Amino acid sequence: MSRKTLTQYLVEQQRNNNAIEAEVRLLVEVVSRACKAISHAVSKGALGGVLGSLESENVQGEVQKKLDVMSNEILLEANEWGGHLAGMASEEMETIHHIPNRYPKGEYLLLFDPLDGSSNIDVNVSIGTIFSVLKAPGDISGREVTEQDFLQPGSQQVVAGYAVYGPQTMLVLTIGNGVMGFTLDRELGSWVLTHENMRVPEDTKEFSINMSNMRHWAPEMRQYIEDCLAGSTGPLGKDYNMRWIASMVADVHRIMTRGGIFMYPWDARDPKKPGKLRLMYEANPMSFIIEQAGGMATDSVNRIMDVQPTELHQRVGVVLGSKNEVARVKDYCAGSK
Ligand code: AHM
Ligand code: MG
Repeated sequence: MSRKTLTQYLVEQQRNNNAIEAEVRLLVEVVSRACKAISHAVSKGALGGVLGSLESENVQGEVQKKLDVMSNEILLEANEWGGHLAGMASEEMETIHHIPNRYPKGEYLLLFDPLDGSSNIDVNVSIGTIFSVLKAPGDISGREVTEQDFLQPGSQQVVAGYAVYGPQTMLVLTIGNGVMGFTLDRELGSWVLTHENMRVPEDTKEFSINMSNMRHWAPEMRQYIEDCLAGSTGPLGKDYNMRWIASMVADVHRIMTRGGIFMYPWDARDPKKPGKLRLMYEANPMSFIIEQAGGMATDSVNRIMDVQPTELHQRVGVVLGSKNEVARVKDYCAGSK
């Protein structure tokens, strides 16, 4: 049986359902090609000289790994000449990237975390790329886009996806009508549809959180985790299991596959940073994917995709995954941060 490729899936969506515009389809193709190139670089590891850190820090004050910078460059170079984009923004760059004047411009905006899970690069644990596509607001012909054009709530996303570079390389994608998973066939060099209409189970007994931050959380969040730890004789009446990969892509991918709840909640460490994860590059695209798969995504109380961003690199608390468990955390946290 021959399986559908990403290209076939996208062309079908354009032709049969009008679910995607030609421009966006081509843009997704380019991003997915860049992810193949990143996957190739990642898989070479020490043989390709790609491991280790650089001297530089990114705008968030984090030391950049060689692969962070390489992946960022691969995505920028692949996407700037295609004519589909008005601009790009990346977790690794201080401000937006304009399309050079030598290339035509389109009306879409691409945002990405080029290599998520940086602390796992050198230890050969799954890492990934996360991306989100927005449409520039209003008429942008004859002017350069500004940061302001990017500050749209996640509910405006046209496409979101992630690539996970693990034992297999996979691309998980939503264009707003369900979630499709493609596996990279390295011999053919194509993305093959292997996971059709991915769904997140509504209930779970598995939670994912960095417990070492417990002392910094809001008391309601601490209480929820304490109740999970109490097991079947505690108030939640279930024996929970815990998993924390420390790569959001890999933790979310597990949840997309077998359910679970992923949390990087608000914490009290830095009043300027309400959580570690970034709204525009991590929380919004993952929320779009999780919601499209029947799950739920909140900042512990409010829907992430309703947050009106005020800054490009804004942080947000994240609680997402199996619907009924995320709703439970929302009940615990109602009235807190
Ligand atoms: P990064 O984009 O710099 O890699 O940071 C984001 C990552 C997420 O993938 C992951 O969920 C989290 O940071 C892990 O954080 P911690 O190291 O605090 O457990
Ligand atoms: Mg990240």
